[in-house]
Amino acid sequence: RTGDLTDATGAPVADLTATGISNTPLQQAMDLARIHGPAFTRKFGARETLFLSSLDLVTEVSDETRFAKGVSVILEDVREFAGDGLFTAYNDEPNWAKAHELLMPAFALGSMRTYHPAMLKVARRVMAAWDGRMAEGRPIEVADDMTRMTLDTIGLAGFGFDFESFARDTPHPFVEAMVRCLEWSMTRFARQPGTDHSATDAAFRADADYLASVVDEVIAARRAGGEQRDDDLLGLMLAAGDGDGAHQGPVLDLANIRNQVITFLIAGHETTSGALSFALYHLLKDPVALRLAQREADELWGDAPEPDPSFEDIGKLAFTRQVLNEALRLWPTAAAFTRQARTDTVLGGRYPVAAGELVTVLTPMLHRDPAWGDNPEAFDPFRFTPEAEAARSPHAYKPFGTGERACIGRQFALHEATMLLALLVHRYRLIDHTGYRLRVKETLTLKPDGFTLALAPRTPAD
Ligand code: MNH
Repeated sequence: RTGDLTDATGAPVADLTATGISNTPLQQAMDLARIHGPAFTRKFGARETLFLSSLDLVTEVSDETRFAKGVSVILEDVREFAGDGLFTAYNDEPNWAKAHELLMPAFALGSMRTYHPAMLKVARRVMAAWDGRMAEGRPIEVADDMTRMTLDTIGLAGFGFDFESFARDTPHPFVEAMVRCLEWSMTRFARQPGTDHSATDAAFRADADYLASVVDEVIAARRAGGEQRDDDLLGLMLAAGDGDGAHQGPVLDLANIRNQVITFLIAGHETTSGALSFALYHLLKDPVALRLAQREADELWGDAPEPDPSFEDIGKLAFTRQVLNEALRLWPTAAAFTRQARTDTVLGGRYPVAAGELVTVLTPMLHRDPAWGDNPEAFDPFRFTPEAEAARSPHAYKPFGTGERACIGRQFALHEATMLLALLVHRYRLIDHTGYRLRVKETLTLKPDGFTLALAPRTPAD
């Protein structure tokens, strides 16, 4: 609709339907940035959103003295089922600071040692499932299996709860309800006034209640066990309140613990499974990178059919880590984040932003800024050698957001994903049996759509 769309100066942009621009929100915004440049505004109903995608502008909004995290209209809707959990809490909500202080140590690099055995256990489930499919000559539905793996991992490592996703033909009902809740959040802000959404809203309520009931089951399972643990996220949160009073730090109330568990189950698996799926896609299409990743794994594990990766091994998988970094550059699976101005300010010397106003960083386009060289669409893990990273602004790469409210689970995601990717390329030949062309599916996160692989065992000659 003409007039709906304006550039940063407020001038209207022509009719969308004639342009061949994508009709999914994120890829559409990417197309618009390609046409209109690194700052453009869009109107959704009465609300106008400024989208930013250049290194210069993102450097400015990453300045924590000028901007803080903003809870976007979409996150306002996610609050309907994740409440004041870490991801959706307002900056000044006391529960954010409490939970952040309590949980930060559980996400430091050293804590990954604690989660390593659970991560390895689930990585072995993936290989058992893939061996089975290979034997039956069935292709691998990549994103589905990566989602099974990341859900089981955060369930086991974070909460001692086993979703047993590989024993199911269809996704765990938690995942299906969660995806519907995310879809509801993503579409609600764009509703036309005067239409009736009561049935959609009732279905949403039922899904949100179901998510909460799964969490109550997770908590009840822990309590029934009778053991006090402080070596996982749930143990930490419950022990702070249940203890003998010796605990000095912050205590979370039960309603907030519930919100945190929902938050971790969602934030802890959707994005990581997408990152692994894109990494496998790029390795499939880049035989040189695949070969280098295989060599790196071979150096650690030789031709052992059942390698036993140690915690320390994962830190040695530098190239595999570069592959993941580069996959997250091209397709940052949490593809946008919102910043809120602390005071009246002007961006780039020309875009005024009033105190309290929100701006949105379009991460995939930041990741294609000229700072990345003249072929930003090319997949190239060598962009992440230590030398290349040292030579680049830290603000050029933001797959995990920025500042105080950046992703708490970054080390967790990278440890689990690096280990699995290395184990997979060590064990299998990846076969592009359909000549797959990338299509990106958008829920709230990004995934390769309809991506399947065929497999063959690696032989010594490979
Ligand atoms: Mn994670 C925040 C991306 C994996 C838990 N995460 C964020 C933000 C981005 C992000 C971007 C910032 C959002 C914003 O500014 O509004 N997260 C990712 C990506 C991956 C990821 C791309 C995987 C790859 N995240 C994980 C994992 C966990 C997790 C794994 C948990 C185990 N993330 C969080 C939480 C927050 C967050 C919790 C909110 C932190 C805060 O605001 O204090």
